[in-house]
Amino acid sequence: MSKATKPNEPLVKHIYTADPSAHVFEGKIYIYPSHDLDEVRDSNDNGDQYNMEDYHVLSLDDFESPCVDHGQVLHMKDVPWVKQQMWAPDAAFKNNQYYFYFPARDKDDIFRIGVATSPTPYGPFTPQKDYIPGSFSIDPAVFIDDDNKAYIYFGGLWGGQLEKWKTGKFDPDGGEPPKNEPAFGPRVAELSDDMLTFKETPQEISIVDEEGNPILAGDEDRRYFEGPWLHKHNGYYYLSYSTGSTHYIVYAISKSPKGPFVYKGRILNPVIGWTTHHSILKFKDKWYLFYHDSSLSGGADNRRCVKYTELKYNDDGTIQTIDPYK
Ligand code: FUB
Repeated sequence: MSKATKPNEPLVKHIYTADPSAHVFEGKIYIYPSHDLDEVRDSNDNGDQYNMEDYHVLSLDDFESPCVDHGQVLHMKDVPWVKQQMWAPDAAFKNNQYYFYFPARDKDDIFRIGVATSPTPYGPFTPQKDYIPGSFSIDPAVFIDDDNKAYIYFGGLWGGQLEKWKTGKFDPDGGEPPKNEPAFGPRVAELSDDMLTFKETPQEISIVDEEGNPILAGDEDRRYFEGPWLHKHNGYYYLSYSTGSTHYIVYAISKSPKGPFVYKGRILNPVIGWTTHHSILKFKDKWYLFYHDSSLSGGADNRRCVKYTELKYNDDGTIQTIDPYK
């Protein structure tokens, strides 16, 4: 248990945490983060420094209460198909049960997405024996729409291998598009009613500028890199994501959960550490951004801490840019 629930401070300090996916379940805020190991590793573009093995679940009764660590809820030794690197997860509630989605490298070192279930939001979670058929890459985020349809968004470049799936099959030599061609988009698929499989082949999301032109691969301030999140506000779907190499959290909006999404602006300026990863949550009529940085470890890329801060909309539906250190 930690007393730190103030904005822009680590939610917990006794373990390193990252990639917070926050949801309101049963009237409380549940946070599903990655669990960074307390180890020193050199950083590289393949993400070998993110060597995580298990997951914890955190919760807050509200923002005046201490953050509770519910302990280990899933370990890779209990997932038959996983070899290593349990990266950014998410969770969803449907069919009277909780679903926990997580990416990891399979025995061939290819990132896949698995799912585990629990009757409670705080686990422990029981994994399916194999990964979701047809799944690939990283950073699953599940959004359940007002009509009860569930969608999974996923994908991340470089260590997350998204560029190796251009043809729909894994190509170990696959690379990013030339700088003057459209950037790769995240993928989306509707989930089956049982939430355990894709109902359809994942499709690539198109992100365009205000004139309808695709955001280009060389436009690193705006192009998709990893960490998708989907929320709905005033009838619009907001797709937010990390730009990776330029370290912004940005967003684009659409009238459809599958896009195309029109780029709108920045949500979060760069944080301490290479990665930036977030989720957006409404709790008691206010909106919040959950994010991470590497401040708790003094800047180590692979030892991060999750935080939150309030997120504010302008009257026209645009989001005010947050500077995490002002
Ligand atoms: O935590 C490992 C990876 O770093 C995540 O999957 C990415 O989104 C980045 O935060």
